[in-house]
Amino acid sequence: MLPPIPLVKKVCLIGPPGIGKTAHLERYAANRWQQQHVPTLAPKVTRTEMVLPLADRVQEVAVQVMVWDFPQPDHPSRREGTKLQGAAGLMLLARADSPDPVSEVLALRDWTDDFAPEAVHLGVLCQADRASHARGAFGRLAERAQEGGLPLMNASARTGEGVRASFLRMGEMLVAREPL
Ligand SMILES: Nc1nc2c(ncn2[C@@H]2O[C@H](COP(=O)(O)OP(=O)(O)OP(=O)(O)O)[C@@H](O)[C@H]2O)c(=O)[nH]1
Ligand SMILES: [Mg+2]
Repeated sequence: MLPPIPLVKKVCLIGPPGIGKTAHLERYAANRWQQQHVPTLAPKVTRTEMVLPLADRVQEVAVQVMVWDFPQPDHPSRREGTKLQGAAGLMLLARADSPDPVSEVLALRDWTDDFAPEAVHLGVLCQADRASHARGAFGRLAERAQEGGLPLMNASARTGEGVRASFLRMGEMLVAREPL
């Protein structure tokens, strides 16, 4: 069998303070959960790897994702925007229990377009364990996001639900746009 094709990509976690960016990444990269909020004070890059199949091919792709987790204010500005340079993927976080999380992730997408126009986007409704909505309700939110051109997933760093799936989905989107 041929060795996997190596790919290195920058992915940024985007969302307001305390939304759960670090928790989402820690659950994925280290399977760790911490209840206490320790604000991220400086940018941190975590290297993660995933091996994905290639459609119609026997060869796989080894995607090395450099995940950027950095402090962000409630209203993102140009200062944070410059950190998105070179990003191939953006994970946009809103709380699953917020009144209108779809508008929040779409607004984040619009803001990031100025700084990383080439990036693929994935909306993540985080802290899903706090949201009381049933699966049907999530389906309607996902439909609305999809109408805005944004794939959406549910995730909880506390329980781990959907976290790995969100990174895999991002990896698949990154591979899909490579001319391999
Ligand atoms: N119940 C629940 N709480 C969560 C979840 N994810 C994060 N939290 C809590 O939310 C708080 C903030 O999480 P962080 O991951 O530190 O948030 P952040 O976006 O990195 O915050 P800053 O670095 O300050 O911007 C912590 O107290 C976490 O325990 C989740 O999936 N479920
Ligand atoms: Mg943080």
